[in-house]
Amino acid sequence: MNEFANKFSLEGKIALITGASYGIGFAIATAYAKAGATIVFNDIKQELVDKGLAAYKEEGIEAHGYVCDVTDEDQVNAFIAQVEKEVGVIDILVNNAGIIKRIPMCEMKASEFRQVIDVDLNAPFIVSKAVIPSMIKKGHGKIINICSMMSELGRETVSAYAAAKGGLKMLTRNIASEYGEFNIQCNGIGPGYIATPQTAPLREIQPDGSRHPFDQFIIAKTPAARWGDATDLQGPAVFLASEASDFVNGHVLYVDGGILAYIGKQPQ
Ligand code: NAP
Ligand code: GCO
Repeated sequence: MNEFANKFSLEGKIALITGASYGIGFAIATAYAKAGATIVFNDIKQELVDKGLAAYKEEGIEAHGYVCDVTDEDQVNAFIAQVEKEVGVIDILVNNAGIIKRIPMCEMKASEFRQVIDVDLNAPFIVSKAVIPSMIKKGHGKIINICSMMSELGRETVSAYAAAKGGLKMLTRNIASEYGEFNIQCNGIGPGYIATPQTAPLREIQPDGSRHPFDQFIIAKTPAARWGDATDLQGPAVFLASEASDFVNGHVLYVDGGILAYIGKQPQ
């Protein structure tokens, strides 16, 4: 590979992608492996970790999978210590694990709100805190937080998720501010609407065979006139994990087909 292309290589790097048995995390992890990284991932249940390991193997990737609930600080600290012992110090962290609850705010229980905040905002804080000390010792690190359209926009029924993802944008900026001097870059990726299990309910074919109203809405709101695929995120994710982005810090890179730039197509 020529010297310039090497800037995008992840050869020799260890990447932890949280919640990456499938979905966006899995797509990012496979791209990192293709760029040369060693892949570490976690999920809440052993059966999902096993499924993930098999899926990576099918891609020719010998991943390292661990059971860990990212909202549990003791579990996370033990997980990171085990990875550092068994695999090595983490060079790249992708805080990908996330949930959403689509409930009208006034019908949402406080416990449900807290659960979303716990996974989508508290967990990236916990996991980042666990990996930063070793990144400082190593002299470099990359942290990539998976934000969202809802880091910038609201919509009905996603109050907890928007609050969490808005907070995650600011946590991204703060980690960048606090640890930039240690050659740690922290950036976000803001995916648009991506076809994964998380958005499957928004794309369900209706009883009359028509597309879900929300599906039609997103197509009209997206200049690219399509849902994103998780593979659309791979190039931006590799860029933000590589030395090609060493002077990019505190930025959220929206990979949304143009949604945030577009007022939306006029209904025909
Ligand atoms: P997904 O298909 O629902 O996958 C989420 C992953 O996170 C699953 O592997 C899940 O594991 C894991 N997870 C959830 N809670 C966890 C916890 N406490 N500890 C460890 N792992 C946990 O979601 P996705 O669509 O791939 O989304 C991945 C990330 O992108 C999320 O942060 C999401 O908010 C964000 N995002 C998605 C879209 C989109 O359109 N899909 C757009 C913008 C941002 P289990 O299966 O065990 O629950
Ligand atoms: C929703 C969707 C979105 C996407 C994504 C958009 O219900 O509006 O789930 O939140 O998951 O976050 O960027």
